[in-house]
Amino acid sequence: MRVDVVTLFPEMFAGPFGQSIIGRAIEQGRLDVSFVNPRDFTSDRHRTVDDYPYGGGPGMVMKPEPLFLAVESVARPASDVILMSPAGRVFSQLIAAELARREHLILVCGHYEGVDDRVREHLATDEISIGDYVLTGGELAAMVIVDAVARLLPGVLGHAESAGDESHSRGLLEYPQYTRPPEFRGWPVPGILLSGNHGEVARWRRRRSLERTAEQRPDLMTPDLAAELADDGTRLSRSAQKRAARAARLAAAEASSDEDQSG
Ligand code: JDQ
Repeated sequence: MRVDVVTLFPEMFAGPFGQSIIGRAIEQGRLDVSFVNPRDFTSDRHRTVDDYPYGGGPGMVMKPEPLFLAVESVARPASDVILMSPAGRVFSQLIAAELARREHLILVCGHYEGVDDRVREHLATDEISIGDYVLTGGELAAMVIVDAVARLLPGVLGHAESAGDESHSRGLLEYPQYTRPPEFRGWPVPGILLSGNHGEVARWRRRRSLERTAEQRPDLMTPDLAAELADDGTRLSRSAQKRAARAARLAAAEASSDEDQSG
């Protein structure tokens, strides 16, 4: 997969992309990341990329021309042009999987108070937010997206690791994992995991995934999953029941305050 990142600050990416799994994917040629600086597509003496907002207001807005020229310098017919924005559709494992099937992503990182809206309307093919909080620019969001997408590319994870089994890929949180020693500071690893009974281990993991999801992310629970958890004959511990009830109240309170503020 080819990724072009349009950014005023390409140095920000050196650390994360030089390291570990992403660095290895780039070395292996499975991922090709390049940077395009909109400042290189200015034509005035000061290489100006921002300007005052029409209609007034705080801060500066990125001018459209350097962003259009930067994107157009790398765009091909098959490119997806994705604008990083706090106002986009919210990134998820499903969107990561969708993007991992594309051949060329162009990730556009704004800065300041945002970008001239003609970039969104006439240049971007997609607009993505990584979550409901405001960053100082699109770069960290682009890094998150490249990281989540790259690990889904064929051959990037060893087959021992391999995506698809973990949290969110099946709509459930991950089951708890343990490694040696079998007892640490008096806390034992659950005995089933040491039993060598693969069927029992699989059932235990499934049950723990369901319990964790009900406790921590009641918003992910569907009627089918709730029924599966109940059918299992397993009951949450009293403390887990209390945490689950508190999480459900919190989710309900957040939902009603979202209505009050309309977002
Ligand atoms: C930009 C900013 C005030 C934007 C400028 C470009 N999920 C997510 N949070 N924040 C972003 C993405 C993001 C993306 C691109 C950005 C923030 N800013 C800062 C400041 C209003 C809007």
